[in-house]
Amino acid sequence: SQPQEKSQEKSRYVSLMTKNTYAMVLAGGRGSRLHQLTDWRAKPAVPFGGKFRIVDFVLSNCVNSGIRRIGVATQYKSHSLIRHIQRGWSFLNGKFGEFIDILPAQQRIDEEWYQGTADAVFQNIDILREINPEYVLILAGDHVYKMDYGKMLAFHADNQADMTVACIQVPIEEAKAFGVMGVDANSRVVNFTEKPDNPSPMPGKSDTALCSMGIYIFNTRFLYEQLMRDADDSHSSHDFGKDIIPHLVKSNYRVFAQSFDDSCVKPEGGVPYWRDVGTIDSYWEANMELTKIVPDLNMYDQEWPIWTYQEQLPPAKFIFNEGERRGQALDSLVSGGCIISGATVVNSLLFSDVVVHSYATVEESVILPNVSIGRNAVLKRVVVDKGCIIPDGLVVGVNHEDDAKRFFVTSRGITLITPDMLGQQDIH
Ligand code: ADQ
Ligand code: ADP
Repeated sequence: SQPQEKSQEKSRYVSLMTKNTYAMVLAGGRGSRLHQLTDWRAKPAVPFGGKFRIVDFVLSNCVNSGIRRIGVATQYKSHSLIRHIQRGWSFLNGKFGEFIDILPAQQRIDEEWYQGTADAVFQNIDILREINPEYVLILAGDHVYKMDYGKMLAFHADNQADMTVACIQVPIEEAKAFGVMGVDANSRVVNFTEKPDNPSPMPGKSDTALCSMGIYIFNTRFLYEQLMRDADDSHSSHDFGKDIIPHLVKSNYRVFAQSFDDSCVKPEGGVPYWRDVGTIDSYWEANMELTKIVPDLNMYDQEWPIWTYQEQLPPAKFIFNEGERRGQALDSLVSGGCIISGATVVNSLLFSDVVVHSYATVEESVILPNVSIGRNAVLKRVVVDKGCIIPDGLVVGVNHEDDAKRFFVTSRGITLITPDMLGQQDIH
């Protein structure tokens, strides 16, 4: 029938566009608000959700959207990020014109590291020219969300836009950390301010601002022109949010904003899910949310899977130890290779290879891989970094003042423990 033909035509048109798109993932920033969790790794490499790393979400979105030519720009402490991408993502291997390229700052154009986000793209412009895509999708590697970039490309083409930015509504008091914009009735961006001191609310919604998600689509030729113009501008900090977008809007180019609600991937009746996880509190909270009976982030969705690298590990094991202490985990996620022996784990998320010994208690905590928790230890509202050996009897999360002498404690009372803080930095 006719309507069906029409919709097939439309999806073919989207698949042509995703095929002609190159995704550039910006993964060079530190994410300094994660404190010691990013002392040794970039934020995109931070483990999330029991078996993933943050960058897996954006890479999975690309692959699931049919965008399979991807570059990842790395800079800050990139070793574990690069290792993860090499191990987990090399299935994009070039045979079908699909690939993932790691693009470390390498002084291709001048003798600087990547300065702003626009400079990170500009310094790879010769690589882009060689690939010669029709569209370039620019993404931050440090958010957790599910999105169909094909829908954003269709919106971009329908509007004959020069550039499209994805946007989300944010409570006004949090909007200072974002690029804040105003749009007209046709979703055309009419003003844009990066991290304003006094964010303007949306019309008729005094408690909400319309914010950039840092996700951009450019027509490739237009991107080249703008990057070259910006590179010549000695007053520019070479950043998309600070320099490029405000310039485009002021110069009356066709800049459009697509609402995340129109491109997010969510279960029937679910809510759009997007998390920054940029602070220890928000990181802890987003992981904690996954222990809810029905979390907003569906990790079990077969239609929009999240890929990652994972070692081959034996199943999690629970031991009724010494005939009296039940090893148990309630309302928790427990990954492969874990052993819970005569210990109790409640409302917690255990990454792979975590061993919890007898009489230990773990509550509302996020335990990264390769951690051992000693006998009688008590951990409440704690984030434990990879590789920590928690000594027998250590109690954390009961007396924040004491904890703050050795560990990092947030104003909300979440404690971060890293191997460095335990004097165990040599274990890596
Ligand atoms: P910020 O969140 O402040 O604002 P920014 O620090 O520019 O984002 O980082 C964006 C992404 O680029 C991150 O993934 C980061 O790792 C990476 N990055 C940063 N500097 C880099 C560099 N020199 N080289 C390579 N990669 C780098 C941005 C926008 C806002 C928007 C928010 C949404 O500027 O307008 O609202 O994202 O989170
Ligand atoms: P990840 O936890 O991200 O998988 P690792 O724990 O192996 O990665 O560490 C990330 C990187 O930081 C590696 O290059 C590692 O060698 C380095 N590293 C971690 N801790 C320290 C430390 N205390 N001193 C020096 N280098 C470290």
